[in-house]
Amino acid sequence: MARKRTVAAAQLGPIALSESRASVVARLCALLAEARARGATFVVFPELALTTFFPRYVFEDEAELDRFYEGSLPGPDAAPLFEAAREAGIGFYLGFAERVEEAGRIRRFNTAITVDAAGRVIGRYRKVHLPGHAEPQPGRAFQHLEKRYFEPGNLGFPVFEGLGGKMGMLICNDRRWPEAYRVMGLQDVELVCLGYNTPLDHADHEEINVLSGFHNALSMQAGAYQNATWVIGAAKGGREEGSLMLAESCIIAPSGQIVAQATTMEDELVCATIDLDMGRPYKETFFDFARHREPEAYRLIVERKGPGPMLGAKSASEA
Ligand code: CDT
Repeated sequence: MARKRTVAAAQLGPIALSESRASVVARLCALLAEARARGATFVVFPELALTTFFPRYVFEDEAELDRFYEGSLPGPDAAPLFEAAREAGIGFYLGFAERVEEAGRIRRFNTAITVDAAGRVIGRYRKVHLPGHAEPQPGRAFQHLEKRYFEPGNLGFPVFEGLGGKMGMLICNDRRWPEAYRVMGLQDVELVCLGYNTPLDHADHEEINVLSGFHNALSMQAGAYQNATWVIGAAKGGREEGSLMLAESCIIAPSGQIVAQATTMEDELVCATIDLDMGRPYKETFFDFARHREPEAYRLIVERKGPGPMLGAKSASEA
């Protein structure tokens, strides 16, 4: 029997540096209300969905930086979203900057949580692949200082039960890394949720900027198909404080096909009815991992971080 669910990517347009949390949360609630009207039971909001994309700025003063982070959610600002979702019986994925005391020190992560329809946090993920730099780069109009403001996630890629299926999460840059999807594929994931902020400002690499939309779809479609899972990608897009960011939020089937996509760079709800069983035929044929994978041949993936000697390099006596 099909396991059909109506789900949504809740794309956000720009969030101004001066915009209050209350105003942002009101926008999230409006998207949630639309999701309810369209029959959705699960909504994916973007990465760092409560503030502007602050890693574009250099902050020397820690107190100034701290205002972009949340402690435990729901705090007072986000409470109306949690309440509205619980009242509507809608679950959601939400990205935010997390500041916690752990292991006896303050730690900062780029985090996403999944909340079920009853308002319980059922999954937590901390972004593993942090892009950009730890130090400001001279001459850049916009910095990308995720390595300065966050540490790499320490929770791995957990898959958990939700929506009557198996769910996992990624955050933005993670979507470009096949290992991230595969670790979840090996837990039989059926739905991967991810939010993103993708600035189109590689100043010296216009060729990368112009292909941003292609690479966004390419990486999510490949991750979906090669692991026979649904993927929902929700952007914060548009021109935010001068920095142009990709929109193109979409919902991708286990076949790799895009079934719904945003057409604006503003707040927009992208909805689709998905069948969580759709990945099954792929998991029983091409991607029957237990039958076809050869982990011994993949050793370098966990042994090496970057490129090293060629396995086919001939010794001097063979050459
Ligand atoms: N937020 C985030 O991870 N953005 C990256 C672009 C980084 S460019 C230095 C992305 O993969 O979209």
